[in-house]
Amino acid sequence: MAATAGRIVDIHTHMYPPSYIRILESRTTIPLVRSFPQTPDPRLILLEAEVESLEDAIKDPSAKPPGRPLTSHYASLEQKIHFMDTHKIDTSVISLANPWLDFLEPSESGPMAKSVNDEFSSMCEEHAGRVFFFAALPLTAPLETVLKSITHVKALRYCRGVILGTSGLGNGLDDPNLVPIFEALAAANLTIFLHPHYGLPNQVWGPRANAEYGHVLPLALGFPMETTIAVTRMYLSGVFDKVRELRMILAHSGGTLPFLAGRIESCILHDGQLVREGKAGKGRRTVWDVLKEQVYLDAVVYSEVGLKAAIEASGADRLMFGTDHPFFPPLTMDEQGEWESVSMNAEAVAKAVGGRSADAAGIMGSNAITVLRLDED
Ligand code: 5CU
Repeated sequence: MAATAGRIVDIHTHMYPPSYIRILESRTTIPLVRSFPQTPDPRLILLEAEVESLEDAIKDPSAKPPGRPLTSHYASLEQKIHFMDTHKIDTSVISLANPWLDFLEPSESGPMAKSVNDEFSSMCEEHAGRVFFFAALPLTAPLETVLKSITHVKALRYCRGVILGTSGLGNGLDDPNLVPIFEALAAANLTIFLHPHYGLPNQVWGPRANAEYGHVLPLALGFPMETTIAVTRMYLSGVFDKVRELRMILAHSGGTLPFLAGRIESCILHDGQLVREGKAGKGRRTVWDVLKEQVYLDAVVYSEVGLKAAIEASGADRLMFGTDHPFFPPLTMDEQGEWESVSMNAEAVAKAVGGRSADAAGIMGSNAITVLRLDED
């Protein structure tokens, strides 16, 4: 990985604790874990775009295996520490990977959130000061349970925020019923790490995608568009003005938001309905303002071109390095060695701002240390 002055912090790094994997093993619909005769590792099947290949593989043992191999990288803390050591990562802020607790029954999700968050908290205690975490919220449970969970995780020493998908309570992040949750998170000084999972409807990818294009379309395009749409809906609903202390880190450098913010602004200014309703007038905080005041972006975009747009949109002091471990492992090299997906992001930072610059030190670590209070324990 490219050399950097200062500490390296990874804010985009996931795990599924063993208890969560056990739930996935017991399931017959996605998300699930299932073994197939054609592969040595069980497979982790998460995405709607993987359902067709799951069905094919169940019917035909010679069909390509669905999903991704469930290796030790997903659930082992020792493996996470080994990965950090290999890549000279000083501190990681770990989070449950998608789809979090979104699929649980309302009665299950409160207790499961408590147990997963306690498990993450114990992992952090085992490596005090080296590992922090973003908690998972029981969003399918009643509001009271969600608010209780926020109170619970606020008191956990190494919790610095919550990871959130784009579905919210089921109706997206512009849902007025989410406002009390956003208010409680802001009041607790817990930063939201917004992460995609649902992508775009399968038919967008066309009839050739499953057989011919692997995971490229849903991951490269579906995920970032999902984030872009979710945050734009939040912006249009006025929630950033309603909850001024709300702070969000957007995965994958904000999807395409830095690139499309100008177009979103133009569409607002030229929308007859919004203009008539006084929603496009003077004094309005623009998307650009929100990007600079309430939003942080991870630096998981794999190229200096996207990274420069993110820096232009939010400022170099609002970008934070991430790896997306354990996703995107090397396919032809030893998984215990260096991962190309990690070095691509580190190199993008060096190319965008200069490897030894103060901005690089900020993006690679010190921004996260400041924003997420990683020097306090
Ligand atoms: O490879 C994938 O599907 C994923 C995923 O599901 N979640 C994630 O964070 N990165 C990649």
